[in-house]
Amino acid sequence: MKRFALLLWTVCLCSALFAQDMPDMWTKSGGNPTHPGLKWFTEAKFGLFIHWGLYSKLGGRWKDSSYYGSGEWIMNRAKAPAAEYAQVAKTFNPQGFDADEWATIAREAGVKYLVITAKHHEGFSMFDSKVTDFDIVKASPYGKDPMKALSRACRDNGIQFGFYYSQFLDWHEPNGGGNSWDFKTKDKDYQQYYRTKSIPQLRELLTNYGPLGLVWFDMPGGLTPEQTKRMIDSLRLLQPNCLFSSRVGHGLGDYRDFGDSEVPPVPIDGAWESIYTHNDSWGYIQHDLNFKSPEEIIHLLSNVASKGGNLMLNVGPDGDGKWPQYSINYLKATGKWLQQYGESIYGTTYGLIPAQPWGVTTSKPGKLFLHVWETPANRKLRIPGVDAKVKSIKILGTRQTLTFTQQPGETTVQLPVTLPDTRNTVLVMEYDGQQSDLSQLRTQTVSNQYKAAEIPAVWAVYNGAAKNKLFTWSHYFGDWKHDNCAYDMTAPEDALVFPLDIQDTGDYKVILDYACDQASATQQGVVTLNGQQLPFLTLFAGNYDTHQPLMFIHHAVGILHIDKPGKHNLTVKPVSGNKKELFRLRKIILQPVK
Ligand code: FHN
Repeated sequence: MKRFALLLWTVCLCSALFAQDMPDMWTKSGGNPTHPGLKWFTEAKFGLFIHWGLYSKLGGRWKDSSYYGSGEWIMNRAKAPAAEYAQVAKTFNPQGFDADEWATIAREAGVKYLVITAKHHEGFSMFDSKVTDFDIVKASPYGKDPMKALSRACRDNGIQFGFYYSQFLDWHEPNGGGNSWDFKTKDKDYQQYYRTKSIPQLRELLTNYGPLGLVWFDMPGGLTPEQTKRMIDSLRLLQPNCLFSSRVGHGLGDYRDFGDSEVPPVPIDGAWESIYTHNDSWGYIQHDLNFKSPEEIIHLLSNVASKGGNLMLNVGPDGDGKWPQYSINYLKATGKWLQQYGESIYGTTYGLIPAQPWGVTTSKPGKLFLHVWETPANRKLRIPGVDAKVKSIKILGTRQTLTFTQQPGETTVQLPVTLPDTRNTVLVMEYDGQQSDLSQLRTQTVSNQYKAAEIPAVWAVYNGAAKNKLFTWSHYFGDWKHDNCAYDMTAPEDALVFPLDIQDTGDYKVILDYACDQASATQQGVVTLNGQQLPFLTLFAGNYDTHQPLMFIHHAVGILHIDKPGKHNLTVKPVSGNKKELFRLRKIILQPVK
């Protein structure tokens, strides 16, 4: 009887809340599901990216100017003449490079694959290439091939090794893509570039460095889909087990890479990767000290895993071959966390219940991992939607069993007075039978046991013309940020309805987090819930331009009172229709009033 009630609850909930399907762009799975390399890749979950080239020697300075943002773009941003920029090679002598030290730090960080720039857009080859003289062996005093040593050291440390390769952009070559300050675009012959540099170099990389886990193509251009297919078919013959990233272009990669610094808002099937850098730049910049803390890395990693993907995190060694000390320290701290909680990351797939005010979940057959980022004040951790029979709940990596109660629709765990890791203590819930996949359940939990409930706009039900779209902007050059926002709310019919499960009675402050340009500012909108109304006037936040450091604002619009716990719909909409977008709503925040 109890099980039947549970089943009925789940079926009703799912059919009501899945009534509006998730937009196609998020449910599409990436890549080629039959590729043999996908097994290691989807189990790996955590990779290390390394951007290393002549730009590392420059460290964000060209002549008398400092550059912020993507340091590996310095040649382009300074419009440095190719011949002059090439002179940097004469001083590039990374005596501090130690392949074994790099691979050891990577292993201690807990990464399972490492991808390094063989050639970035500047055109300098960081490996021994017969195709050009502009490589580390012939053009620099270093005179050796660091990739030989690094590929071996990675394998010795059980790390899959891969090369990043900029297949189209090459600012050193007259026929390469991108350099229009030295070479006229109309005179370029991209086919010639692919024939004489890109493809022969890719062949060298796939021939001279043992078995590669993957080739990370970047920034496609200059080839038709047929030409791209011919290129990768011929390269595949050299190493059939090697994966090719989706940035080879035309949808021909083996797995899907999201945009730089982008995590999809909902779980995605198939093999995919989010790519972030440790600070604000990919290549080394001496004055960029904005490193993500171990806690931020751990949250990012568990968040990406909770959506089913891999995180590849970038480090930029300097021109001497040394990593920034903060990167070493914080990656090692992440590795320490993984030693205890790695089972909740490696080999997992997305969590079967959506993000909760306390954190996120990942899963394996028969196991749900609860990543507790914030402890509820009453120490009762509520897990909604568990319909399998719970056998036990433990702190992962310990024998410490926690007491819990299971009722239809929710399981509650009693947490101990202190948790071992305030950043993310993982609990493992083992269960019998089948657990429903409720990962895209729209209803979001609100409770006064936490600092606030932050509910992304993606979870709302969209009415009228309102739709959810990706909003892209940047802080510094190339320092991309991506957020999914509600667009096209121009009339009261274009309302967003957030289904909420509010656990506790009391007052909640409603904060709207949105972008709003001049055209949208000073329009009336209203938040409603159970007949309560919070009217507001939109505030100017910044103009919509991807290259502006546009800021989202937090606009507190008022307080709502909840006198009965349970299901409530919160609506956000324009007051009148005037064809102007109200704003681009990123999330709503409900803050318990204390
Ligand atoms: O232009 C590059 C950039 O320098 C960096 O290499 C990133 C890493 O994903 N990829 C390109 C931009 O998407």
